[in-house]
Amino acid sequence: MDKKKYLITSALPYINGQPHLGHMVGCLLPADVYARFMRLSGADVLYVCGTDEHGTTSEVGALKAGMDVEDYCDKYHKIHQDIYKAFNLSFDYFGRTSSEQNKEITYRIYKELDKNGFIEEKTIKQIFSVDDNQFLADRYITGTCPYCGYDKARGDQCENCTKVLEPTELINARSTISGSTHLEVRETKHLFLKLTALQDDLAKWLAPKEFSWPDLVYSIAQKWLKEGLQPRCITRDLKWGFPVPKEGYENKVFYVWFDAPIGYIGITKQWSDEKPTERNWEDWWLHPENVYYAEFMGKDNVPYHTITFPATLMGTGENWTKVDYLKGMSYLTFNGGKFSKSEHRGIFADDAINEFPADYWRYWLMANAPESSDSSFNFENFASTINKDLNDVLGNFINRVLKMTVSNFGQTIPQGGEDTPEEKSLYAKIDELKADYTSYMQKLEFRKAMTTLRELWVEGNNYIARNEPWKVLKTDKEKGALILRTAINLIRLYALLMAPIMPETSQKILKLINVDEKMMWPEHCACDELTHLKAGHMFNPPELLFTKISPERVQELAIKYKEVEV
Ligand code: B3M
Ligand code: ZN
Repeated sequence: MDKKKYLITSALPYINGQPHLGHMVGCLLPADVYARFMRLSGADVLYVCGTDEHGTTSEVGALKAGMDVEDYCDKYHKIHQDIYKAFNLSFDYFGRTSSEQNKEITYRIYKELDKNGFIEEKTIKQIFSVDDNQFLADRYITGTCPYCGYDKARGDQCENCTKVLEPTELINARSTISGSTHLEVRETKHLFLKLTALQDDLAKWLAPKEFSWPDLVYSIAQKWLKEGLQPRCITRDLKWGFPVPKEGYENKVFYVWFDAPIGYIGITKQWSDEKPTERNWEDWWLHPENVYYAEFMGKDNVPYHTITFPATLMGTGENWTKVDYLKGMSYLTFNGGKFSKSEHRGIFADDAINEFPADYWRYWLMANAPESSDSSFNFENFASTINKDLNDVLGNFINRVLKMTVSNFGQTIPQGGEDTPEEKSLYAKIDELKADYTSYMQKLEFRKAMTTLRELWVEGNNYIARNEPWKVLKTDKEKGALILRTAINLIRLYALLMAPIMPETSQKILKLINVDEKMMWPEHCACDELTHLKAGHMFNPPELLFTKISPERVQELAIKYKEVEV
């Protein structure tokens, strides 16, 4: 990885969806951790995200809310933005797919594709609602599922039995907009991206990724390629979206999945347009030789990012930045089940922040990230992790060390003592763990990174337990001073190493020990890092960093969020 710029994107959350813990850990949090880690390592990072605003789901959402779709999107864009801020997601820019900039880039890409012969027009049969006087997108048709009898199946899929449907299969089909059953099958034209013609180029581009991408991601992409790519319809009969700039397409817009990934570029241009003299979106998107591009998303989004989006970019003939590393995450369930805002089941991002500090969630979610398989959230496990790891291991260490120092030496790092074999072996152990931790972060192996971070904390506790400064201080003040000084330096090191995961706690600790240096990834050997703060350095009165979660609270929460049926 010798490239200078790191472009990082999280899959763009649908504007109408309420983000829950699964979304947080699926595409947002890991990207933020990586962005923070890379910035601390000195890399030039651009981390962008934004709301995915087009498509039927927004139209339906606005309809239900009785709002104009633009106002609806304005409102929810702000809601998303506030929630992510509360979780301390460090976007350089949080934009929108409905922006003028995205429209401009979507048109530019469409025109190039068209010019190069990768767009074709096809006549298809589609359902027309006579009373609504419009063609209906598949999701705008409701009816009874022919497989399970569910009476609110949508034209594209039955939510009840998950079967993928053709709208014409529905029994008693009706328009979702008006409820009218006066529907006819009529012919209409749509535009298709000729993925078939790009299959060979894609295969060539994908081949080397086998050795660098996660198996899950690579195999999803290969499966699509093997099955043979089909032309993909990129237009829809909707009002909300970018109008298709072509004669005869006046009532159609681009399909949401056409302009959503282009949104990464559009959002970068929004960022760039705010300070055009300092920022240039083209540096990031049209000079791939200078950029390492990492994408984060849930596994269901992988095909669009490994096949459709790269093919879209390739077809333009322009040298766009394409994904270098793709982190596809599995799912987080709520105690094995589904999160559902409408049924008030599961913990959503806004609830989460009202119950506990962001860092508790960030820590638990990263420690339990559904990396290689699905994982499940429940409050008991959450409380036990917070109580053990954050309170007993990390918090207790910091508190004991600082309190002991204050009662023996005041709020000052004490002087005296010379390294013994104990310190030397501590340095060796910390060096080893720090190197592992750094390498897991570089490789985006988050669960391993988290285990190692905890081991680093355990090492500090072991050092204190083995050397018993509370006893030593009674007979040998100098040696006691050495142990506490080393331990306070460990606290500083912990604060730096945890910064990508728990940024608020990291800041709190640094404030506590009065460290005001420019934050950087600790790259020096432990013999330097753990002697960095010298005798005489003053610090602030110790304060508790974490609070334990009681069994009663766990019960209350489990009931409140319907983890258990009552
Ligand atoms: N909004 C799907 C999702 O949130 C979609 C991702 C777009 S990424 C360009 O799962
Ligand atoms: Zn069904």
